[in-house]
Amino acid sequence: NIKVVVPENKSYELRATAEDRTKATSLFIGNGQKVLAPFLGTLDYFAGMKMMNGMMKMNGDLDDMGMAMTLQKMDMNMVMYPEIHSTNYSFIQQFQRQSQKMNVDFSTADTSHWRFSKSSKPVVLNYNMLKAPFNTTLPKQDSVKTLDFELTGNMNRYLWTINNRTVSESDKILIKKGEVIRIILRNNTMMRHPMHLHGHFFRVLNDNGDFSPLKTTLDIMPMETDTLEFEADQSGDWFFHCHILYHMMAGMGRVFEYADSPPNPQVPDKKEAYKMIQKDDKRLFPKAEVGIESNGSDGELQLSNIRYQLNTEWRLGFNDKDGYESESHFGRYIGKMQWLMPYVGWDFRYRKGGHEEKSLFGQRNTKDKREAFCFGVAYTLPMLIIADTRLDTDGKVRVQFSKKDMAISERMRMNLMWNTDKEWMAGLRYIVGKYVSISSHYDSDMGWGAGLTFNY
Ligand SMILES: [Cu+2]
Repeated sequence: NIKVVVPENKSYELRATAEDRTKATSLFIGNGQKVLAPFLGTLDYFAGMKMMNGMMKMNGDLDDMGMAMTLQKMDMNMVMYPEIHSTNYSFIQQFQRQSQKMNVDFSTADTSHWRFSKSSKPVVLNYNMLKAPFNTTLPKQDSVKTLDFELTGNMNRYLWTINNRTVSESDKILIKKGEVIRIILRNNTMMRHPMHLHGHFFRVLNDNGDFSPLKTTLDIMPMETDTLEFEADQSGDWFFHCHILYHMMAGMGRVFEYADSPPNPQVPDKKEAYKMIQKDDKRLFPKAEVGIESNGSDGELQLSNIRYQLNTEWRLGFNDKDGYESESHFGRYIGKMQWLMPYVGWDFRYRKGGHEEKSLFGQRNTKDKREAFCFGVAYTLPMLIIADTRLDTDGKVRVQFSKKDMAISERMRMNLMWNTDKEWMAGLRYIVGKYVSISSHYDSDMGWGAGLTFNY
């Protein structure tokens, strides 16, 4: 909340600007000559992403290089998205368009504050500036329960967790009335997370000591460590979660449960209610890519959740000579970054008049018809190249490298694949709409083809 005094004979602009600086909304307070608020420059959106990539270790941990960051004292927004230009032309244009549309005349407006001068840099607020109007120290307690919560996850498979566990993968945290719960929160991801607790105010420990502020949400920046504490003075179950709801539904949360709680008439079936919360991060995500081209059809169906993946790939020619083949895998992603996926699978292949094939390892195959089970590991290399090594029940070994959906331009994507059976594939697709692309690819078995690729 902010408190404003209505100015005399002037109309001051109060403006809220979106974090990405592309849009803003204004309110004018008072009557008289309009005084415009300063505007914020345009941002370099990718500077921070590049920097963070440099700070990320192979295991996905962020290296803060010895800086103990907390309470947003270091403005990570300024670091991650530095201003590339102090004049925000798109903003000025937007402002002019809006004022024309709304028939407001700004020709007599006072624009002397429009640009920040060197001496009037914007003040960025942080949690260390907050001071409670009264002493917030919690009553002395016999027992303090300290919890270490490391916020974890990765963007690649959209996994968001606490201590690499989702809500459904972890137990409720049992607390007792009268206890002090202290949470040491560390953000080991590349995103900020507004962590929210239901039913309680927590203290955010800062330099104001006894007057540390009370909050219900703490927005924690990458690499920061913050300490929160609250008195357990309720009953029942309470949710602590990231308030970016996509993250919450992916599993970034925990449930606190008070021991010996009386039944809550508002939640008649507590077990069922808890199941509903757990359901969110257990969701199955279907994915499909189906190519129909002049040399046949190839494609992939995939069903996955946060840890497991089932997928089927196929290459179907238009006749027996071109052949038909399909390969299915069921695997589990291992580790926080999920680079590694061991899997089991099965293959089917049929091709009439099959000629002898010899792999790079000297293993031969002459059969027209082949069915085999296999097991293997897929490992995601830098640049998201998948290295896939497998052994099948015929004793054949295959190593395959593939890279999907390489962005060549805004709408052009490239797929590449090569393996030790001397099979390879190169494809391009031009994205026409959300579900359709015009595509062309060369396959060492099926040759050239062009057509359409549908994806979901
Ligand atoms: Cu989040």
